[in-house]
Amino acid sequence: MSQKKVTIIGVPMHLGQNRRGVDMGPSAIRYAKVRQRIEQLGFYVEDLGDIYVPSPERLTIENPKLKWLPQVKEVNEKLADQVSKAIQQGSFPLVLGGDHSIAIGTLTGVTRQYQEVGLIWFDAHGDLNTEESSPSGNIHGMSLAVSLGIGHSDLVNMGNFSPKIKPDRTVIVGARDLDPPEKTRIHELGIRVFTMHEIDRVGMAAVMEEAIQIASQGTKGIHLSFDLDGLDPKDAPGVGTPVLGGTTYRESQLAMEMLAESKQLLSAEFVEVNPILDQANHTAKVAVELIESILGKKIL
Ligand code: HAR
Ligand code: MN
Ligand code: MN
Ligand code: MN
Repeated sequence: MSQKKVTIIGVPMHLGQNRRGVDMGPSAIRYAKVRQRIEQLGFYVEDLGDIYVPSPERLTIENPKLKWLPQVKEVNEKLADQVSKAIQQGSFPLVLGGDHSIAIGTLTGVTRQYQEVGLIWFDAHGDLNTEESSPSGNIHGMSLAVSLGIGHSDLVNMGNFSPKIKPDRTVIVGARDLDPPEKTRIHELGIRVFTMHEIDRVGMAAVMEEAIQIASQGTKGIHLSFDLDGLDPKDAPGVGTPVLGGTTYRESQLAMEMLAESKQLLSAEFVEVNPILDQANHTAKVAVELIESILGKKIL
């Protein structure tokens, strides 16, 4: 990454899942001093504030298999425009969630500008469901599928192009909770998934070497979509869907440091921080540490 400018975009999205509190994610990460920490690394930082997300109290669920689809679509369209604009201005977009449904908008904006983009999806989950396969109807469990061109046309065709990314340039890191239809989809599409089993066996360094190689080959660079529930709940308790047996803080930070060293990173988002479920804003602080690492912070 060569730019010296970072654009922060907050998306207090919570309509992609069932639990309140994740709408406070951007605020919690700002409270953990994200802007000041990035400035200390030598970047010029612009914070665009938050994109408006309506409250569910004023809405009705029209389709329980795709909850709040019209609102999720609208917020993501606005996000895509802000991400596009930041890139046009030579800046590095840093999107703060909010639930993981916002990856739909981020990836629309990033790929509209850069076209061929590799994707590293750090997550306990696959987020590869569709309306038909989802056990919950929550769109945050569908956003990777949508970005690959699979799902409801209102989401898939955002920005009037699809797919945003290719399965052979997509990797998932940290997976340990995949629904049976997601497993089938992974095999059909040939997505390289680095499960916790594989991370335990070969180590995070080897995993990230291969992940970066896959996502950068033949692309303009890499988008990082980082779901904090990829970390172990001991290190990131403030998430809506914690799953035992995740990556440690140090493993996660090594992964971020390796991404920075690769100089392939084009954009990033940090999602699913829920301060209501957290302990003294710990998870937001972890997010800020990881953000510093992708932007080149070194121990020595
Ligand atoms: N796979 C389940 C579903 O589709 C759970 C989704 C998980 N939650 C997330 N996504 N935080 O990464 O509903
Ligand atoms: Mn996710
Ligand atoms: Mn997840
Ligand atoms: Mn490349």
